[in-house]
Amino acid sequence: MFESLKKKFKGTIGKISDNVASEEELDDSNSSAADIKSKDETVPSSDSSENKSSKAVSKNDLTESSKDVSETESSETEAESDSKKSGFMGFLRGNKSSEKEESEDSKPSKTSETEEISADETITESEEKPEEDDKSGILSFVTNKTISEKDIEDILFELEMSLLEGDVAMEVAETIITSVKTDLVGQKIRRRSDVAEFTREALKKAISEILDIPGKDLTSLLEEAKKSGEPLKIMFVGINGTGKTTTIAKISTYFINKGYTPVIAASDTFRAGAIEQLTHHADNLDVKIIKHKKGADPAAVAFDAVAHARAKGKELVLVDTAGRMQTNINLMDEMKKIKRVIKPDLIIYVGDALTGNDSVEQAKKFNDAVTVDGIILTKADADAKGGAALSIGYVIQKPILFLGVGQSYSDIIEFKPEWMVEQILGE
Ligand SMILES: Nc1nc2c(ncn2[C@@H]2O[C@H](COP(=O)(O)OP(=O)(O)OP(=O)(O)O)[C@@H](O)[C@H]2O)c(=O)[nH]1
Ligand SMILES: [Mg+2]
Repeated sequence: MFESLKKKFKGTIGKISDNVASEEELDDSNSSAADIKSKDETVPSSDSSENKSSKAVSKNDLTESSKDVSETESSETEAESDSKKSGFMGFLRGNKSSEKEESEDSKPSKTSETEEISADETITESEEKPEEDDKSGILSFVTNKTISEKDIEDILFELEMSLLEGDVAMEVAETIITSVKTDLVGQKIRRRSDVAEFTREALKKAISEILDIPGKDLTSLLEEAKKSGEPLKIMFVGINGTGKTTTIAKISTYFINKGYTPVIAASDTFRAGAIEQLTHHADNLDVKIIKHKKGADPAAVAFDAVAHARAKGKELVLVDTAGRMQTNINLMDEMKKIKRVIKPDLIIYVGDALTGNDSVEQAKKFNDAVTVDGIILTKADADAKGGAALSIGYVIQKPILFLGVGQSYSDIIEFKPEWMVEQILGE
């Protein structure tokens, strides 16, 4: 289930880790010569007075130097804004001052050049400061790295494209990318493994927020209805063949196992064999089915089922409806009529996970027509992409309540956002 999504996110975590690490390595090996050279080229003869004062700071003792930490931090912030103008290497120079010191130590002949050119660079002071740290050997390869937008933007763009290809809705893909970018940019990295951890956490947060749609909990609604002495009426809608009838059989099983007694309304009076199919399930499950003849008014069937539940004190009415294309105006109107007649407590859109984006688009149309309260996504067992599961709730702002995960009556699981996050981002 959702293997493809899992792969994409795993790939992104790996790529961001590699990229941040390789930028470090690049900077590590090039900073001394290349940076000095580029500074030399861009600022050939700057005034060294400011630099001298910063040098004085660095020559002071550790206490003096540490007093200047706030200055260093503020210069880092300036360096950050500089980096937007001067690019990633310029920014790395700001954060990677220690490595520069190291390179300066090892190349004494360049030191005076560095001092001369650094005067108008806001990062000068931070370059000088870590000298003491450096000597104490604290600095390692990634100690001062801060993730920049440049480190991740190409990889996140690639992820966005690949999510779209995987049937993730555009607004969902964009929201994930923006959230991850916001969370990662500016993160200070202390060790290489931080990058993967931060990226995974940022993705988890983004996806949790996408999936966390407030909605009605079926069991508590059922309890409330029971207290009021009224049956809970649930109507299942969707296009042809998504799994409405099978899902009704599964939901019956689910609530029978919780001690409730359902009644099923055979309100698909349209498709040949629909009533027989539902009767077969009802017989298997020993559940009462209310049915009329093929072609009868589906609203009347549903009405009778509600009356039966009231009369017999049954807690739950499950109304099966005919599959209909969202473009079929007559059938969409017929569905609205069932809603008007029985006033269901919940309308559940049953979507086929395998149809990806189509299923999301159809959910929008059904939501516009009758206002859906929740979603059941079927055939998740066969869905490698996961695009619909990730997108559908967010797009219509209604929660996924259950996932269909097979063809037998017990193949239904309650949908929990944290479960899905674990499925696609678990270790
Ligand atoms: N693998 C798998 N198959 C499912 C699942 N749910 C339903 N199916 C299968 O999907 C097919 C269609 O299911 P139905 O329940 O008849 O679908 P429907 O929406 O009622 O169809 P119409 O009444 O024609 O609109 C059947 O073969 C089901 O066994 C599921 O969660 N996983
Ligand atoms: Mg059906």
